Amino acid sequence: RLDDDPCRPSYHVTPPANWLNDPNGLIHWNGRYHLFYQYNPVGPFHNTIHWGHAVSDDLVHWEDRPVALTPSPEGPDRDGCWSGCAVDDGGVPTVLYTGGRDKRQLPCIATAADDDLTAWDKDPDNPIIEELPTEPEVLRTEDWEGEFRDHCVWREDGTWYQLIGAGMEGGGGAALLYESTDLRDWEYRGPILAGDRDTAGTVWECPELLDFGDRQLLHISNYEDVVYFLGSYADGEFEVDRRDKLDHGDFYAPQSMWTDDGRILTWGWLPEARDVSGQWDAGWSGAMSLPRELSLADDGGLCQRPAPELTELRGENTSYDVVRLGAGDTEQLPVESRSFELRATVRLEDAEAVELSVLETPDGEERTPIRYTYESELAVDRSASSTDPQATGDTQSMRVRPYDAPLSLRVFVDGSVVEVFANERHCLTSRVYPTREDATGMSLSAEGGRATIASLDIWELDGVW
Ligand code: DQQ
Repeated sequence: RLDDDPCRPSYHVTPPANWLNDPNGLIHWNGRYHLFYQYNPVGPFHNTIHWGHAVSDDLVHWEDRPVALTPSPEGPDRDGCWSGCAVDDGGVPTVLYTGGRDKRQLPCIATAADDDLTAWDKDPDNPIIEELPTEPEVLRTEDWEGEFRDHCVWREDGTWYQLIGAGMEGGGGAALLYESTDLRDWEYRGPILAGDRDTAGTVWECPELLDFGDRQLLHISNYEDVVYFLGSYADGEFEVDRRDKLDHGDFYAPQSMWTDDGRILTWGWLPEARDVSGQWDAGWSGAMSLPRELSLADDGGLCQRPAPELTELRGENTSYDVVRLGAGDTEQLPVESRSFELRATVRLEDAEAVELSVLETPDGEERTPIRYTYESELAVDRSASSTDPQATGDTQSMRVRPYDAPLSLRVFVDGSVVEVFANERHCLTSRVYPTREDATGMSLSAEGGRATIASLDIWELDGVW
């Protein structure tokens, strides 16, 4: 593993070196958690994608495993083994993924050849779906004969169902439903939901349907954002009653896993926010988010919290009952770190804004303020995050609900990741690239009035490899 780079996360999953994108094939098998991911073993760029593999006993500490899926020179996945999922087919771990060949995107299936899920047998009859649906007609582009990929598979009353992400000719993205008795012969049923181009993008990638009992959630990735729809799914149709973004920053193509005790944990790809030459120089690209526990709040909204297992990583603790700030005050916090968790409750009193600045140099040349305003906006300002011109400097922001309650904040900083959870509902993940060795400070300040920061805890977090 590359590990001498201060921008390299130590407790977020990263590839050993080279390129990582989407999480794939999440499965709890034989007592271990398996996380596969889109991986290019050749370099830190997206090309001829394989499935990388990491395993964990506790969802927190990880071990690298050899590459699990490799494109077959003669196969329908010659140009890449793209995103897909894993299911338990009567005791046989099975993955469905998209093969890329020439201008086609071709659904493929493989079964595990061992209990450690290190070797996979591709089905000789791949691809398992060859004809593109015509109702709606799948979008063709210069590059692709059909935008038709990524798989979410589940079983209901003995029947297998799968969603495939697509774009529609003349329309927007769609999540297309298929049905099967054996995971190999699939019958097309139609879109469960189709977006319009203006609101949710031209192509939907990596659709996933999650069942919360009386309500369902569908999320899709539309090249820019991960949009989720909450509502009800029945008989091949999804009726939406709310929508939002799953994360308002650098987060894409998430996938989820059910734990044995019935929780939904979701990981997303945290793409880099520096240009390709910076990624090339670093020798690695891409990280996974922390596992997030998704559930429904009493008011029917979506809750997102860091998986409770992550408290395992907590090391040295610095704690304050309360920090009171007057207008214009700044309080330096006595922790120097690039891998920590901070938890606090922020009350604005009559302040216009509170800023928690992380990854800060003593002279303030580099710093990343997380700013919360009386308008309930939470923003990560990257304009001074890095003096490296290859790093993005834009601000990412989100609205936080409820407007009238104190803000409960959890912030995870890890090398180049700033992952923020607000009120256990809203997430904003930013990638930042401080260059200075002393960009390890943190401070709190208030603007335009008084603010109270209560139950403030900072923990140093351990590495996970
Ligand atoms: N990444 C995969 C595709 C998917 C996209 C290719 C989303 O299967 O549509 O690496 O990031």
